[in-house]
Amino acid sequence: MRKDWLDNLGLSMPKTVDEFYNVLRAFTFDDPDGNGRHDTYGLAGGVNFSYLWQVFSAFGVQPGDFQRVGNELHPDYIRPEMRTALAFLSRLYSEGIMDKDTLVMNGNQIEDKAVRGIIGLFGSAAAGLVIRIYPNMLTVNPNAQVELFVPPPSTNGNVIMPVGRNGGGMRGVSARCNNMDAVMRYFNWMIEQDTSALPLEILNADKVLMGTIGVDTQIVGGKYLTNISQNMLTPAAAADLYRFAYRTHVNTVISDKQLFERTQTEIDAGTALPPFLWAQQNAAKYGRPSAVAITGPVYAEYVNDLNTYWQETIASIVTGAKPITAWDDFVRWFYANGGQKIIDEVTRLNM
Ligand SMILES: [Ca+2]
Repeated sequence: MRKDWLDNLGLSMPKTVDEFYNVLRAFTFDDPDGNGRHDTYGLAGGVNFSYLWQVFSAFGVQPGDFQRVGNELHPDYIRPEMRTALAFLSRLYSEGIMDKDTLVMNGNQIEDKAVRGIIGLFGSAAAGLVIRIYPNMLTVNPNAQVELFVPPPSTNGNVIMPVGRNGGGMRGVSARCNNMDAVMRYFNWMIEQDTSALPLEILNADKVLMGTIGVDTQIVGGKYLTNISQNMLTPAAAADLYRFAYRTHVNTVISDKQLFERTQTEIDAGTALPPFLWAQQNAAKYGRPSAVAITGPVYAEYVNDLNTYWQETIASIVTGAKPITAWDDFVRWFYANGGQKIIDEVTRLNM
């Protein structure tokens, strides 16, 4: 969140959903950048309403996640808190507080708007913020400041932040580590297969899939295609996926070292922009991974239709094409189309 915008407007970091709304509204209508023009938005999301983790977290839900409800694991899609979150998003959209390009932007375009000072709240990976976004933002506006936005406590009183499960994170090794051999064995395991024969595209994190070429996957026209659904992964194949995804980051080890050193230097000098550290600390404090790590054939059978209908539902509600009762229709549809079977399966596999 743009800290300098908060300061310009005499506002503080929001602690409640109402304050959250008021800040986003002021970011849109009260000229937070002081240029006398109506040229800013509270926030922006991406295609399919991605990059809106902060908003959903304020309501204790994340699209695609599951949480425990009694003795079952339920998708956040059908939690009542999701209905409240959708109503909140719809309000932001109809009042022009959410960038109207939200439906068509990808992550790079959101980042560009953040850099140019068009949006006051944006979602990004911590490393991207440190390496690219904030330095680029300073070239546009040397007075720009950002501060990690911790979502207000949700209706159940908890503060949650989504935590990823993939291998794309960064690893740090303590200088006081007394078993470096084990650490190095771990890294070696990550990279032990020869990746030099793989097309460069495979080393693009967006395209990495998993498994053994010719068995689980095949290369068609230079693209790496998987023969098995991610939902059908065995634990062994999942381990390969994790390892494979990690390999894409091996070539950034040098820059990671530079990042750590730069961050440490800035901390020592008292000039730190430590969003990476904020993110780590807050992920530890508030992070709530989805309750479901393993899915099975039932989920695989229904998930595409589920996600498709979900996207139709959220788009129609947020843009005002349908009333909030479209969410009630979605929940009824969920249960009429295998929903309880999904719940039963993920509960059996994960609890
Ligand atoms: Ca302005």
